[in-house]
Amino acid sequence: MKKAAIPTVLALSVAFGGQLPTVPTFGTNVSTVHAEGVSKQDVVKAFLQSKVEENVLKSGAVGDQFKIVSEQTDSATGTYHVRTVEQYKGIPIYGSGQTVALDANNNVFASFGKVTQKLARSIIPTEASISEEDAVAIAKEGVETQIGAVKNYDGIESELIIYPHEGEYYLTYLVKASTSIPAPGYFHYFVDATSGEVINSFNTVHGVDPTTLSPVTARGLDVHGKMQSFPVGKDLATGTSYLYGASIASNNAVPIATFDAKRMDETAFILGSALLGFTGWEVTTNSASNFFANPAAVSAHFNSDKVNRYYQSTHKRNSLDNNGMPLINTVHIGVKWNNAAWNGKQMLYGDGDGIQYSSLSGGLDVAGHEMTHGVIEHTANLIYENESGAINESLADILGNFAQMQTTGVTEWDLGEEITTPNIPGDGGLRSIIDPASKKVSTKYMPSGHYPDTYQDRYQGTLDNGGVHINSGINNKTAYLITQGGTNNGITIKGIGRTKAEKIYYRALTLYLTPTSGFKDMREAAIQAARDLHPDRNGVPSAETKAVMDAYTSVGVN
Ligand code: L5W
Ligand code: ZN
Repeated sequence: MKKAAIPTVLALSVAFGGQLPTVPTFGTNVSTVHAEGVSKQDVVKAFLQSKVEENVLKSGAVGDQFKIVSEQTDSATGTYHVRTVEQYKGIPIYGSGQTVALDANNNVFASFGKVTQKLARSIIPTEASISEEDAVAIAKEGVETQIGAVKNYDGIESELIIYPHEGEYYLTYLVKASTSIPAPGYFHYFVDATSGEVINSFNTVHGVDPTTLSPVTARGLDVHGKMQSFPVGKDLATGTSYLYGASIASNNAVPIATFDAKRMDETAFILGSALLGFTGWEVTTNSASNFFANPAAVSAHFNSDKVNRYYQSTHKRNSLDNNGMPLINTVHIGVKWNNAAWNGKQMLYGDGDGIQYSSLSGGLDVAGHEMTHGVIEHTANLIYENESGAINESLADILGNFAQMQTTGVTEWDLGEEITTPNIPGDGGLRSIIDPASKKVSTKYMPSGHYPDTYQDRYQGTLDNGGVHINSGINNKTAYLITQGGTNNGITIKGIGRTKAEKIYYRALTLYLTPTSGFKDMREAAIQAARDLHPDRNGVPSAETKAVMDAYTSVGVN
């Protein structure tokens, strides 16, 4: 036997204090857990366990179903926040996850995510009968059937997980494979560990020793013909400079490396693969003035520095993983590739076909979008399908665009306007955050031929991983309304400005959303984040919290 039927899950979305919980999932059963002399971790586990209706465990101690994977204290609010995943006999359940917030007295005041019922009573196989190497080979075979032979994988990771899929539990190896050539991809394969069958697969891309270099400031024309200055590293012995610099903000230095997938420079040599993996070829110059003549690479390098500074200065985030991870860009990917992507390790940029897109690394908001996918992977890890995928896409658009606005000082709500349809200047970007429905989309998705801008109107088919780039507009619109205000579907929202709105979205993403969060969870997470930052007074929500509530109600998410 390889699978077990999945019992129900209970949504865990509660908020305490001030207003009544907006999603009273547990009705009168809602209660705080308060205990003195008990660790915060135990309080969290006891709280989560109390949400499991079938509380009699077959084996294991109370709270064994939940594993704390990260914890942090917010000194501004005096609150403690954890992320947990569920496990069965120590094996993690894919897509599971909860966030729980405790106040200074160990009261649970917010929690999100679903809790699986009767997990301890389920019979799920835990012994693999194929090896991890076999599973990797099966996944590689699948990848290469799709894109052709892969000489060098940029990286392959695998882990044993329990995969809930179409009403059953499977013991699987999740194999994640990153590729650049012949086609960029970040493939996820779920290989049944008892039979070797591929249960599901998807692709989330749609589609030197730096310490020996001296930091110098270089110059170069970007893809728009604008002269830019940016940090690089110079080998003082040879006079060669490399697009390998540091993005420095608030006393943190995050390495940035930018590579070229197509051109081979004669002075180039490849940075140690042990350090970076295969990423393309170095971009170098021997110019005494450190002038770089690769506009796509200059734009990617420059833009990743700007986006990192945005995350550092506005959100106090130290790179994509909040732990200083290097930012790696590769440009000139593919031939006329109309795309840009995050592949789980780095940013990838195509040159565009010159009609639909020009060089995609020229979009500051596109860099912001791709880098935000990296931030999401290291926080809520929203699954890239259906509603959670649409929230993933939307947060990439919203925070990517906010990064652009902060950098340029210009309020602007189109995505990719700098690189879209280069022969038609001034026609905006590929998506509009202000008015998603103003943009055309294939009638394959929407009979109207326009993007949806309300939850009722959402695309419910299977294309585009369940409409991740289609339904993202619904949430995008709330970000605009919360920031700037306006009247939408008869509801008037009083805008709160970008500096408050961006903190609410970032807080919701990093502290509250979970891998399976959908639109309703997004609403509740944003409300909770707004409440944390702008508390209710005498039981009345602050203007900021009200703006969030009204914006979501106006797009039909309530
Ligand atoms: C264009 C290239 C990638 C579209 N990625 C996107 O998920 C894109 C951002 C800019 O939607
Ligand atoms: Zn995206």
